Amino acid sequence: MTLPVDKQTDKLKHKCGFVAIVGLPNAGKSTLMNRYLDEKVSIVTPKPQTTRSNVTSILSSEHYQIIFIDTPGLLRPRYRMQEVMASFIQNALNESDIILLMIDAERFRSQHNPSVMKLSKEIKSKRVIVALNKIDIIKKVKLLEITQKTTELFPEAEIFPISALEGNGTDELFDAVLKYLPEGNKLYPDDIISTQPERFFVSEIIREAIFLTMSEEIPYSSAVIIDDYKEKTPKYVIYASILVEKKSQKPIIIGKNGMKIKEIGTKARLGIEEFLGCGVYLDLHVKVRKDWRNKDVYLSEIGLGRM
Ligand SMILES: Nc1nc2c(ncn2[C@@H]2O[C@H](COP(=O)(O)OP(=O)(O)OP(=O)(O)O)[C@@H](O)[C@H]2O)c(=O)[nH]1
Ligand SMILES: [Mg+2]
Repeated sequence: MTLPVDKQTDKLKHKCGFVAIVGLPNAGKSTLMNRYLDEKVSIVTPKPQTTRSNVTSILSSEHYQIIFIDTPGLLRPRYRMQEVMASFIQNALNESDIILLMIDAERFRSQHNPSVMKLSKEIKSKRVIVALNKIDIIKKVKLLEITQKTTELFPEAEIFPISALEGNGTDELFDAVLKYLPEGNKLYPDDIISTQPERFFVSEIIREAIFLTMSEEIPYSSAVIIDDYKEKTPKYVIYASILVEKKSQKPIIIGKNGMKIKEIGTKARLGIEEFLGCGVYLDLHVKVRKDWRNKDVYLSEIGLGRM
């Protein structure tokens, strides 16, 4: 990786800044952030709209501190929760020094998506770097075509073909981020990797288990609230509620003889134990909160209050 050097003194200058990772749902934003942090900070699933709020992670070294903001996927909001998600993206765009736009090269269909085109107009005054992701599964000709189209839309931006999953091109992309990162002192201590509380990550791991276990609308109709969190030895004791939108969804998520909720619980517990590095007792309850995705009171309760 290239390090920032002051040409006159040959001394390494310290750099620090915010990098917003934005793009359509499922582009690979969270996968890329986790790769740079070498930690599973953000949850990742094959389903679009996995990330619902901004997830911050901090990468520190002797010469730089990069604050990455992983954002929800760009979309036209259809209900209150998606309006809040859009406001989170806007906030990240406003706060950032660099915008790292991720485009899923595999799903690119001859023209840019309208949300990406709208974004290109809104971020004209910002430093933009584009990552064309998932090159491990696309043909070279297609990559050429997408690169051309992207250059038309973002003429000022540097464009990097990458695979966030396998790591191809990610060092070159990282070097570009470092190059454009402003000079500045660290904002956070070196040993902090996120400003978000442990409980947030625990609730996200439970949500990830729901996304990975359930199909159709259930993951999108579900949310997680941590009701009680006790840091006991040898096991943490965690009580959490899974909110669903309709009465009819409750038996689906519980499953026959409680099999589904058991599967979610086991998956989530293993993930939380890995994250916390200790044993965990996890108790999950399913609650019906009618139409919670459109109700501010419930959205605030799950940490999706308007910014
Ligand atoms: N083949 C391939 N798959 C990838 C790559 N990057 C991410 N994926 C997969 O794409 C899916 C979505 O990845 P995420 O990182 O959750 O995408 P995201 O942009 O954060 O999605 P949202 O949070 O829903 O907006 C997952 O199944 C990843 O494993 C890549 O470079 N190559
Ligand atoms: Mg994500």
